[in-house]
Amino acid sequence: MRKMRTHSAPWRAAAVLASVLLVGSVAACGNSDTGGGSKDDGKITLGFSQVGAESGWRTANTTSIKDAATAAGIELKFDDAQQKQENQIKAIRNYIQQKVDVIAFSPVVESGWDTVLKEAKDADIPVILTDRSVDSADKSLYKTFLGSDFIKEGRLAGEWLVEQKKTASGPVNIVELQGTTGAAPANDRKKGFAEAIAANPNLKVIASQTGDFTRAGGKQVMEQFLKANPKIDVLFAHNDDMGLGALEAITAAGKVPGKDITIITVDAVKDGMQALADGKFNFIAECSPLLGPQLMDLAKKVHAGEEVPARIETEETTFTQEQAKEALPNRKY
Ligand code: GZL
Repeated sequence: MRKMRTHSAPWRAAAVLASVLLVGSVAACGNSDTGGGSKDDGKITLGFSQVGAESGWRTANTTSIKDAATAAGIELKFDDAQQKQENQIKAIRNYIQQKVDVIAFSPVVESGWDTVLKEAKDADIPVILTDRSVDSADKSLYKTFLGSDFIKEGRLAGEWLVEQKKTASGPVNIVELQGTTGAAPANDRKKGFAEAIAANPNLKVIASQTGDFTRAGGKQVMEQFLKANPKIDVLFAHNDDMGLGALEAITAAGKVPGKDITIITVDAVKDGMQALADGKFNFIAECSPLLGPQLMDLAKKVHAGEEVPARIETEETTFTQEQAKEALPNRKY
């Protein structure tokens, strides 16, 4: 008869302890498998994919999101995509695998999101778009959009210029620094501005090129504009940072920004507002980056299965030089 392997008492106790530990670790492993979904403490896990850190606006937006997550008691998983769509898609897939409760992101460009958004939908993870939107025809792929009306921002910039140049007798040559190619704010600010300046046929955009929303990009492209165009009367930059980069090129070319060349930008971050107060910029259409608190409120609502509006637009204004001087001391970003 085969000798049964038996364990003496100390061995048996060790075996019992090992099995208890094993069961415990499997349970713990199960939790880690869920990666970060609602834990027993009921904390919501939000996976956020950020565009990058390309501008003062983006930095302020990231700070707003991180601070608001802490204040809301939401566990934030944050990824900086360095302005690459493939990095955002990778991050969203990671969040799906980790089974987070909610996914939010600012899509660097409008197109190319349907596949990954469908994966999130199939995984039953609600998605919130913040800041920038997508051109997906299937609106069921995300719960809501929280951000600005970029067409309006472009239109307000154009309307101010039309008013400023209404007595111009000859052509007013405009150069345009566009945001990131394919990005909603770039497409829409360009559209809104063009629609507004059509009111005065003297106003002509003689050159328009992307500076990728960065200071370096703004400086580099403005240098090219100045070399190629002897008469530039106006610069419309899709964000402050490109306008601030362009200031360097304009000054280096021996021209006085704000006087020889009228400069209009969007965002109203602190450095842009300082340039406006100093007379180097002439007008700014605000675009608020402070989306964090509203985002966290929306994350809780969609996680709870509550209905939320399809689109939530942020309150924004515009600034002249005098208004910038008044607003600067209390500027949050
Ligand atoms: C606008 C945002 C834009 C800002 C830029 O909501 O997406 O991206 O205008 C930023 O400053 O880089």
